[in-house]
Amino acid sequence: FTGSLDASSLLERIEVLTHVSQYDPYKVLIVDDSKAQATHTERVLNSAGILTHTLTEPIQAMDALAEFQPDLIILDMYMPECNGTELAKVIRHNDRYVSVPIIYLSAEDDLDKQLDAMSEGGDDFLTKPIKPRHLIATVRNRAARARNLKARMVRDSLTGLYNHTHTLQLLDDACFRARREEQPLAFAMLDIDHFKKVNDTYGHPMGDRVIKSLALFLKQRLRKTDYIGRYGGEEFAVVLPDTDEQSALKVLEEIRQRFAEIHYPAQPQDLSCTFSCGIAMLQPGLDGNALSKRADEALYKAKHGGRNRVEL
Ligand code: GH3
Ligand code: MG
Ligand code: MG
Ligand code: MG
Repeated sequence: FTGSLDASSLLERIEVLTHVSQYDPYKVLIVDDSKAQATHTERVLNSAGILTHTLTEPIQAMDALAEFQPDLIILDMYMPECNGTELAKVIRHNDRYVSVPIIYLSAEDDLDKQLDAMSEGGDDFLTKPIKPRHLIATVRNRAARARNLKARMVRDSLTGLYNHTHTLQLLDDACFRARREEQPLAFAMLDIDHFKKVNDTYGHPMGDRVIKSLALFLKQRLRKTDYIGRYGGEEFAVVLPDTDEQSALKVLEEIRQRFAEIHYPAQPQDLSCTFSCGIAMLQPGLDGNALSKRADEALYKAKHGGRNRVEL
């Protein structure tokens, strides 16, 4: 954004930028106590361009799910540590993974046992030996549908940004990683100033356009590795990994200034908007919840300090 800022060209590009990356390779988590079996499954899937991550110990599954974020899970039925069905139950217990397809791949050919296994959160039961084409088609179709569904579940439909729930999940994950890698992490909350007046004066559709354009503006100005969420109506939240206090202040201060410069063509006169912003830094002993509370307090400070400002 250099020179004059034109709101309508911003809006034109929003469709492009919010597009879901449906062309990324599918990712499959394989859990099988037999390395040989797992390797065979991996080879079949890899040959079809599907990425795999294999665990021979089911106990690592929850960490692997968080790290690898698979589109689909292939479970062995019988493992010494913990059966596939037990693992499926644990996975389904976590809100985040309720919709990830779980496919059993086992030599078990007793239908009663297969159906039992599926009643515990499995979606399909494939019996070994299985033709590679059959396995690949099953994985592809289920992964495609699941990915499509998930993309809708985690996003806000007006802006294409992450929704409230998912933003908080991403914040939790980012806190975990930041702590492990001993990197700083910033969390920012933004709230458009006097937005009720925008709606009252210019109408709700104009209010929506401002919300969309701020969404796009944040996308263009922040890094690919930052997470941007629509936290509420005219509230946004940004997770900034590997970002120290000075950098967070600098980038949000710059965004604040540039956003305030945008003029939306309107009657009786052009409209311009500002936002207030509160930033919190990850510190020892804080979790995502506490961090968002701090950012909220900083935002409150910004509002009461006169709005159109960034506070820490
Ligand atoms: P301030 O934050 O500066 O204190 O004032 P405000 O007027 O922005 O405060 P408040 O949070 O009370 O009002 C937010 C308004 O945003 C209320 C609601 O009608 C409007 N709003 C919420 N979601 C949407 C939306 O999706 N579209 C539009 N057009 N308006 C929305
Ligand atoms: Mg086994
Ligand atoms: Mg508000
Ligand atoms: Mg507001």
